Amino acid sequence: MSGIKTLGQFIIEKQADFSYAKGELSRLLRDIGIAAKIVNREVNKAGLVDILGDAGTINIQGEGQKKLDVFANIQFISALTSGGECCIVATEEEDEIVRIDSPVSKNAKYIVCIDPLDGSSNIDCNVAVGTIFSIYRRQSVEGEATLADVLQKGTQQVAAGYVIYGSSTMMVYTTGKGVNGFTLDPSIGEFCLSHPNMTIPDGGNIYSLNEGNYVHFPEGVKKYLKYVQVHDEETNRPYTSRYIGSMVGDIHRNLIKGGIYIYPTTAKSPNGKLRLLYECNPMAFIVEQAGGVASDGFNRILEIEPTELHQRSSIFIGSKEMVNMAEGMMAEFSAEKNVNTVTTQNLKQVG
Ligand code: AHM
Ligand code: MG
Repeated sequence: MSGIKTLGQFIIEKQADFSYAKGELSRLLRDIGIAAKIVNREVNKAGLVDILGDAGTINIQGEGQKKLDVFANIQFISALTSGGECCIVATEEEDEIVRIDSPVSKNAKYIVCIDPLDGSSNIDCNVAVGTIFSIYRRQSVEGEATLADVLQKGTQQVAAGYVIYGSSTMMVYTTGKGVNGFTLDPSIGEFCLSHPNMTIPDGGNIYSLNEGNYVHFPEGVKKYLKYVQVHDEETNRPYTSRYIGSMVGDIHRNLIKGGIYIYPTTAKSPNGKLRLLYECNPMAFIVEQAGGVASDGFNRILEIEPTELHQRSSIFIGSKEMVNMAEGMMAEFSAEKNVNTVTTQNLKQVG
């Protein structure tokens, strides 16, 4: 085993860095890693469902077969329930918070927000999908934990990570002291440290957004798109467009190569599409820890005060210089809009 460091070994080794509840957080991360391996196994044989039996049939444990996202949801909740370190799970798959009521869990110190299988449009067609998670400390000290314990700002995260089920399966996480990536070695069934101290380049030339929504984009995003498509050798433009439609896949690629991922507000999704608590905040924490920036177009994602469980946000995330430039254009347009509004009002008043 020389030269290989497993996720489990790494977590224990880094435990000394945690300023709080060392053992519990380590166990929580380990539980998420175990559930991810089970989900990975199912994602990998997704295409075999027609051969092995369609949804609705009974598997070997006597359970009905589920759609993969439902399956992933059950696996993560079950791992977090048996681990006993988490009192509430907030998941994309459930309308309300899931309270874990076992005698051990109900006094547990941690809250987990999770998107068990993100990239739903890619699930059935063999394209990368992911799991995104975020861990908070429970704030209330007595009684049962409530939704208020879940609605914390992203700056309060103690850990966050994602798993990408792609051409290989990786888990990438941060506890606020840098970002590390682990690749699943299927021959030994372990996540092994493969990407220590991940950092995102300050600049890049990849932009990722659903350009099909162009007509519905805010003016600042349209301006940024025009900028990235102009020919200019000095700044390496035009940039390259890469969009998988799986947030984890798109951001993971940009984290390694340098780039920007944007999901802005659109006419169809006036508050943005992606969810703050289990999509934007964890990815923002990871990207910031890797040296990048995450904004809603105007403000830092991690400082948005959540008011609802499934709250949405626009997101501009990735290489520092690219996000700063896009933010600048958003500000410029909205300033112009305000000037226009004021001017129109003035004219009306004068008129
Ligand atoms: P989901 O939670 O329903 O899977 O939606 C989230 C996904 C992201 O992974 C992805 O980046 C985005 O939605 C793609 O949306 P669109 O198809 O509108 O481009
Ligand atoms: Mg999702």
